[in-house]
Amino acid sequence: MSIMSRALAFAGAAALLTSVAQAAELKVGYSLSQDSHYGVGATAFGEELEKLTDGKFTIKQYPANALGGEREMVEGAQIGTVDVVITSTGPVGNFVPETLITDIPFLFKGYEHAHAVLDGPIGQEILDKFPEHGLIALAWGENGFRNLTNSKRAVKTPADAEGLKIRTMENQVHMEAFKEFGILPTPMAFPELFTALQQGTVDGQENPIGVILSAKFSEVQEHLSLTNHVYSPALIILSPVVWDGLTDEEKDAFRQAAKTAAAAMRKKVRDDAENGVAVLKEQGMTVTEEVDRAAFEAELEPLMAKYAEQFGADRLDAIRNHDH
Ligand code: EAX
Repeated sequence: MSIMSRALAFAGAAALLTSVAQAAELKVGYSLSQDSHYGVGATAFGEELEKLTDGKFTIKQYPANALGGEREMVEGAQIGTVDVVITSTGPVGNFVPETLITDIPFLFKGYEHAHAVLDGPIGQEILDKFPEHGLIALAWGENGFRNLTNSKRAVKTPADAEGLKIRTMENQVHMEAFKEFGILPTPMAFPELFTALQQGTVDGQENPIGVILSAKFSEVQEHLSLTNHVYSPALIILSPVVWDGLTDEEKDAFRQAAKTAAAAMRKKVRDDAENGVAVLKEQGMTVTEEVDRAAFEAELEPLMAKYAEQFGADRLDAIRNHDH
């Protein structure tokens, strides 16, 4: 063997060793049960990633807050103790303030509108901000339009909601908006929520139908109002520790797998929104379907000037007037 071919053989063996050494099982964490939209998304992500990387990357799922609440999991992704996080935007604004604009109530008019904005240049621009904050955002996923539940009374108008103590996500925009609704916002991490509802520490909470179902909130909440007051995006976040070790081709595979996951998630969110209310009724919840959404939206009027200043009136209009 010539020196050259020996060198090549050695390089080949070294490359093989490196790629074997890099074969990895990624830790994927999320806050809901495995049969939720996040679980469906995680499974789709894992299958697609494994296929696209010829089995080099597989996943292990950690559902139901096994790796901590959403804020803790995002912190974990920053330092590399968690590889992938499927999370609502709830606490993400504390890391990447650019996501907060998506948390404004009544901003998105429906699922198609939200998808068109987030899948277009506006959504991409926000995803592109993550690396500056020590995170990689692979794609927008979905949590769904949020609805109010509580243990006290049926809520149809802001007057009915007045004075209720409601858990909000650890999200500045949500807390401010809930104050305008006359509600006492109580920020709390999701893993503490079931017990807080059970013990009456808070009167209620708000979440998409799929979350209310999977977290079994019907066991601790009597009233559900179909307020659909805010769209709740989700994100598929990757640790930069993983990302920095990937080839360009692998990066594409991760992005593609995340897109597949997002599509699966969105489908499950829709199924739950359409079929889940009947299930919650069967489980004993009293459902207020005819909510005066215009009255809730009107309560936010005073905040809108502040949001226009904080996020830019042009940006808000670009979202509001986006085609879908
Ligand atoms: O991401 O904290 C929340 O209410 C979220 O919507 C939930 O954890 C799903």
